[in-house]
Amino acid sequence: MIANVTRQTYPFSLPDLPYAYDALEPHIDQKTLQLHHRGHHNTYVQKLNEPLQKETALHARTLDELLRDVAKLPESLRAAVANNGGGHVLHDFFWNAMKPAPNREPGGALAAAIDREFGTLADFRRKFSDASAKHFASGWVTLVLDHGSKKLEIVGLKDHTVPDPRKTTALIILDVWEHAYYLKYQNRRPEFIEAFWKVVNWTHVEEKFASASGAR
Ligand code: MN3
Repeated sequence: MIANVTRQTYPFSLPDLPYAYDALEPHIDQKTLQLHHRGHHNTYVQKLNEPLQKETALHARTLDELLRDVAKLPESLRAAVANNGGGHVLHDFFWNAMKPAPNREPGGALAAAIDREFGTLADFRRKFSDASAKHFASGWVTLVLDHGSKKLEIVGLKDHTVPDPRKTTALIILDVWEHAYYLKYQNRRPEFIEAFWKVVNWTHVEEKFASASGAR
């Protein structure tokens, strides 16, 4: 997962959103976005810093390095780094993968790849929405470019599992934890998913796709 914060080192910090808290209204409401960013996301950042405070030998490592080698960390740190570091990376990617409406449809090589894998853009959206609606319990749904098969795939992520950047490049991501939508949409997750499509930042997706395609 390539997100801006993967380059951060201890102490980790919460970046500002790339838009105002009310910028995604009415699709993503201001109160939910504020709580989600300043509350939930910030808590992951603080809970990532706490157990690392005394681990000075790890302070030079980037978040990407910590997550890649999480299995080699002391056992007492593994869960905290995986869960909170994962939460930090996934939320940062999520904020940057959205933009204020109106949006447009994807174009160029990305649109061609979507058509090739899924039939049409509408077919892709239906499959991604379906996976998001059905994802059980807390987690994320993402569209990735698989480096091995060179194909686009829709992948469900449990809790805050970060896709391995050595194997895939994440292009789109949707938070389906209840905290992402419950204030406005309550149990109507499919309505939240429909709202998400109104604010997808296709420019961001196209850039991620172009750099991943060019690098292979
Ligand atoms: Mn969240």
